Amino acid sequence: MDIRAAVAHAPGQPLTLETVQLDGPRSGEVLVEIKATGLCHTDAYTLSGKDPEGLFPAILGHEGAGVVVEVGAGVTSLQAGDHVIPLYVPECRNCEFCLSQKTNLCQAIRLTQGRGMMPDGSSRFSLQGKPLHHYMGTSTFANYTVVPEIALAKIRPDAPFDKVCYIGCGVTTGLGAVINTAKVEPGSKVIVFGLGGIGLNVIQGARLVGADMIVGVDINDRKRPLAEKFGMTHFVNPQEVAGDLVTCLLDLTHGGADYTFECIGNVDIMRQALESCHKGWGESIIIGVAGSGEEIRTRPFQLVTGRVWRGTAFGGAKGRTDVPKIVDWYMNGKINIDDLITHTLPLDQINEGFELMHHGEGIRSVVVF
Ligand code: NAD
Ligand code: AHE
Ligand code: ZN
Repeated sequence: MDIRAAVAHAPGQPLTLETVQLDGPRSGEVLVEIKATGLCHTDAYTLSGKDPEGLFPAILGHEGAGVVVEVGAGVTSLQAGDHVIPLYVPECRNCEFCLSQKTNLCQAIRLTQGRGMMPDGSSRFSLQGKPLHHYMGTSTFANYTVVPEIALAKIRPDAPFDKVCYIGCGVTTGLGAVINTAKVEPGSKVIVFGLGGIGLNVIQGARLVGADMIVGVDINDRKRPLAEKFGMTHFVNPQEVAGDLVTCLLDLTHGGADYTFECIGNVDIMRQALESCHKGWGESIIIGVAGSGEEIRTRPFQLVTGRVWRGTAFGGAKGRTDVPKIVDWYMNGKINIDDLITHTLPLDQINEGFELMHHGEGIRSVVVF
């Protein structure tokens, strides 16, 4: 079938709107009509050419929501008409990783996903007879996509697509980093570096679990009012700190935070986030994604003296199990998504959404089809 998609032809170039050919779902696959998709900084990162796994030409996008149109042979858990959120971290419930109960990083299809292919090693997308790469197993910058059954969370039918698409990455990543990865306790002191689409969800999660002190760090003062609405108790703009940022944060928290979260993708700030942790027990969670060849550094003494460095992908969430529950949290008013979606655009304005992100305007842009 012919579909409309925003195609990434080459790194650093704007996406181009194209009529693309999409093959139907094969065994274990599902055809989904995408109704809405968020723009995450990771899409911009891959488009920039900094992602070592970045492949071109490709259809990017990994924060979508839509409706099942057709299922391939052997698909049992979904049927036409079901509302779904595609998962860039699938949940097969059968691989060594899923069965370990120690990680959400299902590896059932990770190899082909990283090669921009469906699990059988081929692509469903083509443009003028030439294959296009899938992206993160989701490719939501298209009005139709094909996704493996194990990479779809079935959600309630009354949830609005243009809001819950954000649960496909940013919301779950931020909340999950607090709840699943750090396991922040009530009364904790927390520092969040980067108050964008992920950082504000970390703040929302920290307030939800009862953190006492939630410090936000960002170079953009315009992020402050919304961060305060979501639970930030103190704001620090590093550009307005006279001396060393870490010293400032250690003073503010009286010895360091119990938990810090890096939500930027800057390896120098990852170091500052670790070193802002309390001696003996502070834990720093890396969420931000850094460019090819970049590395983190610190004095080993920071770890010897009890600080812990961790990372999290998709907030440690098991998508098919946890995503429907987070949709319920939104529908029941437990979490706020609406205020974070600051811009809604049609697909043909998708590049303007990335411009807004690069200029620090708003929080999340959502494309509606
Ligand atoms: P965003 O662009 O919405 O937010 C980034 C924020 O960082 C902005 O508010 C910006 O002003 C701030 N910032 C930039 N440089 C700064 C600096 N030097 N000091 C302080 N603040 C600074 O991005 P996002 O969508 O929230 O994504 C944040 C990061 O998380 C990206 O690296 C993204 O790729 C990554 N990410 C990771 C996962 C995961 O599963 N680990 C999931 C989603 C996103
Ligand atoms: N491909 C990059 C890493 C990109 C990355 O870290 N992706 C995160 C999700 S970011 C969502 O906005 C992730 O889930 N990683 C786990 C995985 O298996 O990809 C690189 O550096 O190679
Ligand atoms: Zn993302």
